Amino acid sequence: MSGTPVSAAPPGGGTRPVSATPVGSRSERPRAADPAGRFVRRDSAFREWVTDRPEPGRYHLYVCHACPWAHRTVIVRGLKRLEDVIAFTAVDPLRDERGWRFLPGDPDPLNGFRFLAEAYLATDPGFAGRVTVPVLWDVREGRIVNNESSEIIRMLNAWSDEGPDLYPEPLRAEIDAVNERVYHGVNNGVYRAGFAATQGAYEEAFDELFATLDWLDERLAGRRFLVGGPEPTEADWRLFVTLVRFDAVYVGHFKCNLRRIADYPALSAYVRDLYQQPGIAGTVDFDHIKRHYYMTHASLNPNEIVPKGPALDLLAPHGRERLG
Ligand SMILES: N[C@@H](CCC(=O)N[C@@H](CS)C(=O)NCC(=O)O)C(=O)O
Repeated sequence: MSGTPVSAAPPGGGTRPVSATPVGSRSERPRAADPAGRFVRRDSAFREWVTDRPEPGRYHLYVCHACPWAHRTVIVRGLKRLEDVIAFTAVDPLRDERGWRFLPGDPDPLNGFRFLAEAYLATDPGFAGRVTVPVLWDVREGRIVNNESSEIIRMLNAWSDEGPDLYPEPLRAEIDAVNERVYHGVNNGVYRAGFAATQGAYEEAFDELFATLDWLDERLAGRRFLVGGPEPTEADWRLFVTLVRFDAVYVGHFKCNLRRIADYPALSAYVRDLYQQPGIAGTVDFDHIKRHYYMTHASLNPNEIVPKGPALDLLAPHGRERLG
């Protein structure tokens, strides 16, 4: 892949230092919207599947700690004890007009990429879609295998018998059904509210979001995890990555402000329960999360001021052990 042209630079040269982006100038690529102003998420471009556990180092993950979709892959990698099989590199949480970038302090160890777009162009020189994280990168072949988090976490789960089975056969239908509702209402729902281009589209997303959170709060009042038990499954981790960002970002930045997660009795304890599971707290980086959202979407927050709060105590007792 060396020698692949790097066309992630802006027209006219790309001579401006990455760190010198003036306030308010981070341009956003326009997001797709339907005629009613609804945010439309595009399908991920690369969808190959690696079924068998690979030899260590064959694949690499490119992630961003701010991103909920990438966060899922970091969590599953840890839960499945795959640290020696697959390493990851995190991009800087701030994007400029050239997209996700690697900073000198955390460089790309494999290819020396400066921008994640280079990985996309190495895979498909004509790539003109969105450059997103996470990315599952084939080190040997020098190309992206898959950039869809829901599929990457299924692969990681299948690669290892260590840790819990996050997608056990008998629970698959129920996990799929819960995921479907959580994806539309919550995971993508916060983006549909935040990136809505009309009042109507925003309110539609907002109403579905809070109806889904009400449903989840009720469901979790009587059971510790979303499906099965006594351990969290994929369904819980997919929800967790959105819930843990909710009060810090989505309430304000995406205008999801009917209630905070802190106001939901079951959901607030549930998010603490998941946060306190071994190995999870270290995957949550509020500095990256807050800087990414508040400093990247210039149309939502042109002055890039990052709120100081809220005060969150995710280590407070959750009391959910009694639910089994
Ligand atoms: N469906 C994808 C979504 C990934 C995604 O949208 N990631 C965001 C970061 S949170 C991204 O990279 N956005 C860049 C862009 O859309 O230009 C997945 O689940 O992997």
